[in-house]
Amino acid sequence: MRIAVIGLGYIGLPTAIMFASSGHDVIGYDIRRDVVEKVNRGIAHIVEPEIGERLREVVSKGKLRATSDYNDLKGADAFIICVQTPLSNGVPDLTYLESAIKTIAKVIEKEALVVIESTVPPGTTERMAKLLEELTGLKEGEDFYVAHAPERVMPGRIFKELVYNSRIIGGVSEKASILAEKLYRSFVKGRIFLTTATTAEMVKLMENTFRDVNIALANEFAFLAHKYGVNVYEAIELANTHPRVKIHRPGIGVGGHCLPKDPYLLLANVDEDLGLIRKARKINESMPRFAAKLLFEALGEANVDPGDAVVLVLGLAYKGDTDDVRNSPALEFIKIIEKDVKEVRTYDPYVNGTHTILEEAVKGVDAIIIATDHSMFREIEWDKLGNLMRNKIIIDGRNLVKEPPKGFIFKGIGRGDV
Ligand code: SAJ
Repeated sequence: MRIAVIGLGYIGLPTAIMFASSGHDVIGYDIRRDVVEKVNRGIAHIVEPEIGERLREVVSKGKLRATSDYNDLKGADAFIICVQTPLSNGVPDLTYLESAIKTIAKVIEKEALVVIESTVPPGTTERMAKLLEELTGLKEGEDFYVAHAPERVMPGRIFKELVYNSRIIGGVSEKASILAEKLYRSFVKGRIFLTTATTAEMVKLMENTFRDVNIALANEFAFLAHKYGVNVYEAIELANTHPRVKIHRPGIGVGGHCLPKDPYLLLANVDEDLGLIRKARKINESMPRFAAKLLFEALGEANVDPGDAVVLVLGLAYKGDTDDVRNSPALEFIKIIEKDVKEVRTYDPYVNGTHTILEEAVKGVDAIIIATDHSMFREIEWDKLGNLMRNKIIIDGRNLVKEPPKGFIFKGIGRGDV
């Protein structure tokens, strides 16, 4: 089949590669010319295991080509939409999706399938099918077919998860579901469940909302652990020995492009304040402030005037072992403290623009805040690093330091035991 993938980002590019390596002729469309040019040279513009060699292979075999010209999309049997659906001022911004639909309307031919992979508020896929009908004069379910097949992959494991995760596919018409299932079977080895478009939209948002609310609960347990003098991580580990309990991990915050946004997409078309989901968001959004509070308490204990304090943030990425800083709690933490301290330094081996040598970054600092759980931070020898610091304060926002090193003022989110 001839497949057009609209949007060559974190999801679109790997998806285009998977369709191309399973034998389809894939044309990738992106409005960013730099991305198009790189892809056509076989160079990935995102960091993801295996992506380089996989991309080179499909480009060199002529199975994947990128373009910024919508005319190149003519004749596609299927369009896969993988554009971003961000929040702007707390409201879902669907302009990228709408403009993808308008582009498709210019070139779509009869019998084509349109699949929306982007995460969207419930009801959006049906609305987009109507928009396509209005723009083309054609009819969904007769002339063309529209389905929602939400992406569910975890950055860092994308090529495994694209193949082995199960998929939810919701067609606007039944035939749309069946056609989309057939298409995704090209590379999906996991189970495929068929449902309606709006159910599929809700399922995707419920998954990430479940995770967000669970983390908020863990964060509330962390506050309580400070009151009761308990190590919340030990308590959670013990609670999770119960066969029906699975509490997530507390921490300095919830970042990335999904969890901070998806609960708001789920609530987008609802006027009542249902309480729980919004409250969970507020708890998670407050965690960088809680980390800042621990920092200022520690500076007080060390008799350091915050206005003189030099602080090092260890890790900028939103989660461990990635370079992705979208909605990173580390950035929010820096915004909160920077006006009150003398200097904020950053060190993240995956993120450009931060210090490149840890020992240099640490020289003369009063406090280190651990904001990202990069595996390599577990190997840090705190005694050695402590010798380079002016004051020895550690604020652990990711439970990386199990045993507080001797001679340090140590505070950690959820570490009521120290
Ligand atoms: N986090 C915690 N405590 C935890 C787990 C995570 O504080 O127990 C924090 C992380 O540090 C990070 C944030 O939450 O800052 C999000 O991390 P994540 O690993 O939960 O999620 P993402 O955004 O990388 O990927 C999620 C995944 N969804 C689920 O696991 C339900 C992924 O499968 C989705 O494809 C992705 O969202 C998406 O695109 O929607």
